[in-house]
Amino acid sequence: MKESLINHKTRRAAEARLSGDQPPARRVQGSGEPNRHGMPKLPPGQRAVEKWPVLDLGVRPAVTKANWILNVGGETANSFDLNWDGLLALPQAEDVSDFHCVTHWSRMDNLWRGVPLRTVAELAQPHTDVAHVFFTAYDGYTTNLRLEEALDEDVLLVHGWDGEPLPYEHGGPVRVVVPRKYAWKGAKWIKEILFLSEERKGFWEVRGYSNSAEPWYNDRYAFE
Ligand SMILES: Nc1nc2c(c(=O)[nH]1)N[C@H]1C(S)=C(S)[C@@H](COP(=O)(O)O)O[C@H]1N2
Ligand SMILES: [Mo]
Repeated sequence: MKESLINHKTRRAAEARLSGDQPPARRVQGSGEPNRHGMPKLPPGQRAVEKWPVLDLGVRPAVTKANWILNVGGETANSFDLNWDGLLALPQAEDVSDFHCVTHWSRMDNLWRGVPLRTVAELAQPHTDVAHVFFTAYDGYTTNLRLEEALDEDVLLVHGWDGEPLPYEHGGPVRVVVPRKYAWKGAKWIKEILFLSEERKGFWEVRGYSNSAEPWYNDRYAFE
């Protein structure tokens, strides 16, 4: 694990909170042409990069197309495992969206190929009181979303990027992409998806990062 990166980011979140920084005002910020959700192309404090950086805990899990298995379950009528062939047998989607990392870079106009998380949820049939989703990755990383957000049609289990297989260092064979959140909400090397009635917070969410993580509100840190 990249302990110094983890310590640095954790300290940054604590400083934002302790220095008297206020929670950012609930007002849309950013610049550039509106995207298809009516939000400015470049969120506040971000800079567009050409090359897609790699950012993670530094653990390199031994996951390949051949051994990848996704466990889907929690409080659902149906728990199941998906392997690579099972994933490809589901209806596939393509989407173009921007990718915003809380460390201030954005990689624009990525062509994603994969399966909508919504499709997986429909198969799992979460109980009616499920309101949260908890993601675990093969490197031990975790993150969480509200169910409502996880069902947005642009939230994908991605296995293709710009016409090629998703590169291993970006979470291949399969990762989650959540375009309307900071990129830490999308687990690389996805291993397990749990549908839950109670909220469970993930790796950065318990280290001072915002639970809602909305780029257009400069919503980087947790202030509670
Ligand atoms: N499994 C896993 N997923 C992860 C992370 C991680 O450390 N492990 N880091 C998150 C963070 S902080 C970011 S910014 C993005 C970076 O994705 P990238 O390396 O493809 O740019 O992955 C997110 N998903
Ligand atoms: Mo990040």
